[in-house]
Amino acid sequence: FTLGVADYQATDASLGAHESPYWFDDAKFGIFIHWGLYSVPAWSPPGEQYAEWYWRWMEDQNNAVHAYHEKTYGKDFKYDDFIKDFTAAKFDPKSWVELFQAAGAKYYVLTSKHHEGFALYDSKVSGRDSVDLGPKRDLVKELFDASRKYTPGLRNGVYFSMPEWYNPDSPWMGHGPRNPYTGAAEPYTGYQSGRDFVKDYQGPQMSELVHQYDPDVIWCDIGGANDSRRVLADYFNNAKNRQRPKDVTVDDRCGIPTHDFTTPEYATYPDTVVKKWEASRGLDPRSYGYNQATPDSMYMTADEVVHTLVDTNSKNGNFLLDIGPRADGTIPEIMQTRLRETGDWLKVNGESVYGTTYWSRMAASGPLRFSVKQNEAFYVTSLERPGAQLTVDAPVPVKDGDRVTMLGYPGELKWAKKDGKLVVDVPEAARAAGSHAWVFKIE
Ligand code: FUL
Repeated sequence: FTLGVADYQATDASLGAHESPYWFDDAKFGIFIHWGLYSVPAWSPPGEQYAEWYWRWMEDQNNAVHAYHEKTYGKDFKYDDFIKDFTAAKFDPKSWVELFQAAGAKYYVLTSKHHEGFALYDSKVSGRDSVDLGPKRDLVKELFDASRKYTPGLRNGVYFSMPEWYNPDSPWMGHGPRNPYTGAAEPYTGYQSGRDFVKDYQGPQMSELVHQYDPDVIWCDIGGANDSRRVLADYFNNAKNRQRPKDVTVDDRCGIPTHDFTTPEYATYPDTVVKKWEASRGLDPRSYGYNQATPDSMYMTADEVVHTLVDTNSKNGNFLLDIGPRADGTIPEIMQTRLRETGDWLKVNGESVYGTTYWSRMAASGPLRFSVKQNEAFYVTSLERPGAQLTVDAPVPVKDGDRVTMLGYPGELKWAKKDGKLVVDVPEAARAAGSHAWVFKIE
């Protein structure tokens, strides 16, 4: 007889039994994409605030974006006047997914709808979407299709903002509803048409994502009022019906207590956290959406990207690195360069990242980070260029007869145990062979 897999129920007890799948834990590295109407003005004081919050800043008399907006576009230019310039005219989904693959990413998460409420997919419950307006294209579908066709194995995720700014129905984080066209404050009275924001709009719109696109990741944002228990039970069951029970995953911002992983933002945890987590940040110093005011010199360096990935991995986290495409669908050069540099490092050193687990003894010792492939190998990664000898002051599981090598450098390295520390001789040629982070493998 076969053991059936019970359906998930819309209860905390049932949803709480769901966990992030193995592929998600093994993947380690994903690409976050913030793309929307805010990609048209793409402006904020660099390094200070999220450029994807343009609408919010623009409405605030005291914010630099307010003055910038009036100067650049004029007083009467409404946020939705940006729709006509959100063209996606050069959006080439194949080149996007190939870039993500070249970066060594195993999944990506696209903003299907940010706080501005403009959906990048064919939403039947909203008229404010990229199929009805602007590009007249289903951008989520095009990206998912390209991924499934050209980069099979790359997992497909969607970000979804639970509340919406200035939607007359949405009680957004205490700011109160505002009419998106006049900017006037409006009382929260439910939809003019009698629709309820959560039951008739947000919930059904999330369900559209589940059933029209079959995502591997749903990355809710903000939480608040929601119908997430129902939507997520359906999401998990939908995946189960595709013969892949438990194969999908969801973050901790859907407004309910249960989740598969937590999501520190422009931040990390100080040490290992055993429940799965995922750190995210932009390549930009303080923005997920594209900020044209940010000079290239302020972007993360390849060193910083690799170090963040390795450090996060050593503590059981995934790293979701964000890019902000332009309104025409092109990806700024500096972002492409950083992604390719990361991919080049991963091509050589990826075995110390993908499919590894954190070391239960400790995550770090000075500039060193650890990762483990059970019964196979133990990795020590130095975030600094090592000297002639690498000293590992940690109880690493190395024993007589073990081989020590450096990834990307041929041949074995001499090692010894001194005063309980592992000391590895690192020839100059090995030091010179590496960049960003040097990975030593013990097997
Ligand atoms: C936050 C949002 O407000 C930011 O704009 C961004 O999307 C980040 C990932 O989540 O809560």
